Amino acid sequence: MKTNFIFFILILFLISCSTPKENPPNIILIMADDLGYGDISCFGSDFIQTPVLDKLASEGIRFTDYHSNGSVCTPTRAALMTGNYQQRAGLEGVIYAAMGKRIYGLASSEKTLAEYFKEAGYATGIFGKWHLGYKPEFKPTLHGFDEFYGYVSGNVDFISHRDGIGLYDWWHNTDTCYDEGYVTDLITDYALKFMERNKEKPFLLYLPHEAPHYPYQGRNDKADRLPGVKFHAHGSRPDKKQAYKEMVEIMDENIGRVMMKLTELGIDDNTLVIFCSDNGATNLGDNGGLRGYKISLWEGGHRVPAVAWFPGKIKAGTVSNSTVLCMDWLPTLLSVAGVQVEDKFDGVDISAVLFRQKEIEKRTVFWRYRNQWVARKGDWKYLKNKEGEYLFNLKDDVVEQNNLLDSNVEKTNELKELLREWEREMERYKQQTD
Ligand SMILES: [Ca+2]
Repeated sequence: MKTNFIFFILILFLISCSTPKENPPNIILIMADDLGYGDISCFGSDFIQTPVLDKLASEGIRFTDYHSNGSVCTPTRAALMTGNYQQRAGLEGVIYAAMGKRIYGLASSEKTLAEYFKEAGYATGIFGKWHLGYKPEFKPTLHGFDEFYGYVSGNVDFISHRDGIGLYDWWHNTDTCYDEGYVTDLITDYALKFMERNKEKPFLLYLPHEAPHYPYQGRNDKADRLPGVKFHAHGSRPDKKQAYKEMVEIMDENIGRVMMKLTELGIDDNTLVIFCSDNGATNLGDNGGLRGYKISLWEGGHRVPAVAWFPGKIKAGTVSNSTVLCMDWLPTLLSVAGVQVEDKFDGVDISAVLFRQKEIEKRTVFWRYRNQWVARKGDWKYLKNKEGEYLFNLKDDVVEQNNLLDSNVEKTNELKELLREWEREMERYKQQTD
């Protein structure tokens, strides 16, 4: 009798695991490029006004301790797409536009966020910046996206769509295509069409914005990168700070268009919207008082703004202090969509943070980029860079001024050992997959 009962419970459990959610939610993942911790008003900016993002934060959740996996573009995107440390995919550095540097990219052996969702019956679209490889086999439509409009470089002229070495870089799926328009507006136009076409089925919409990455150009500026014309990578506008502000505000306005479309299509109550940045700001932006900028592994290089919105599911006005990394989105989104997979990820499911106002278990996380290393466990951060070695307690010292390395040797050694273990694991993985 008892055996029968256990068997019955087991069958019920298996049925509940294998049945997809009846009405799986749409996912919209919006990522800014080089936006700093203090660059939007709900994270403290007085200079830049972002009413749409502020509303999303007030109706949803705001993360105070959210981090990009990389302090530059490509590594963060590799981690976002795979749910793992970018080191596993071998994409620890930037893929540059220079000829001869265009050989790297996201290998087809890597299973991406888009591939998981496509398999689960989602329509998948990416509109904007890819930055995970130039070669045909690296293109997003060969990595699980049904549709791609955008560019594959780190940045393009917002008007002429030419990359850092002046080559035209605008694509529809695997073909180059001519398109007129300011990048931020243009990728939103495509995103809205994608939403319209797929309103009847669940969709994953990835919208990686260019703003506020250089070249610093507003909507009414002229193209700087044109054939046969010498140009400066950062653009020709003298008032770059003002251009930067315009770029973020135009992005905010366009996120507003996405939100209005959700309402118009009547799917706003079944859509999770996530917004984050891919690394910290340069010195033109505002990292909210955090030390360092993009590229560095000081907090200013990777602690970035993030918000999420899902009406009726995420409690309005939630503020989370959990340490979250961008590699956590993949396992989290699979869980939100009710998709069961066997695969293991470095990232963790943060659904409890989103929907139940819980903090996730404190864990140790790592960063490594160009002779800089970080091990972070709870509030403790060990940092090694060219200038030296540091230990900070971020709870009391988020601006990293008070080096506790010598006064807490035990903690320093613990974090250094964890870092060594992590590096060994990354190396082991590399040897297995090479
Ligand atoms: Ca970036």
